[in-house]
Amino acid sequence: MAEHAKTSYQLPELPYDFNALEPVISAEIMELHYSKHHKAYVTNLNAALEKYHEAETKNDVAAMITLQQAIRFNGGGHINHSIFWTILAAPSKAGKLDPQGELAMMIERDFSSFDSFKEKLSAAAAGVQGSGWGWLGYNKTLKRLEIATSANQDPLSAQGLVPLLGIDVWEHAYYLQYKNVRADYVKAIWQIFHWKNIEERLAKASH
Ligand code: MN3
Repeated sequence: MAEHAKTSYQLPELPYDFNALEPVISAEIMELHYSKHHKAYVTNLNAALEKYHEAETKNDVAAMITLQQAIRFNGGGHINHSIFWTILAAPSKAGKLDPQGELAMMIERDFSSFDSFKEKLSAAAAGVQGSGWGWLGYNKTLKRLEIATSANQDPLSAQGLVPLLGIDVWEHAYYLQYKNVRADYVKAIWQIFHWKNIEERLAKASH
């Protein structure tokens, strides 16, 4: 029987200070979101994987199936938040407010204009029922950009798309600052997209 390497995921370093995204996202939200929510996904993912490996060693397939939900939820939470922190940047460091290069060209081709893209992604994210994510993804088969949403912490890769940009629309991402008005949070977040990071994700996915 194969030995399983001990799996231990780590909370990635936040690439800026908690207050860096103000006034769009408050330091209080960032601290809780990163230090409590993301950390819990990492802790619970590692715990679930450890139990999964134990079950695998015992050939207990029923226990393995039972653990899949916890792995999906916490693993998705870890993947999604690791993307989220890096596609955001301080307003002064976010660079240009519009995407450049290949990403800009593909947005124009696939959504007819940047404004139309912005409107469609904002509407999709604001319209997620309950907790979830709004996404810009890259479809490797059709070689085009697609807007999508996912429920809970389901990663976009489960829909066959490479995530380029994700908007966390769980209440924990905005409620302390925007209360129940998710649409205001979604509107404001466009000021802090780190387009260079998103352009690099496209380059990696498409070449
Ligand atoms: Mn979150």
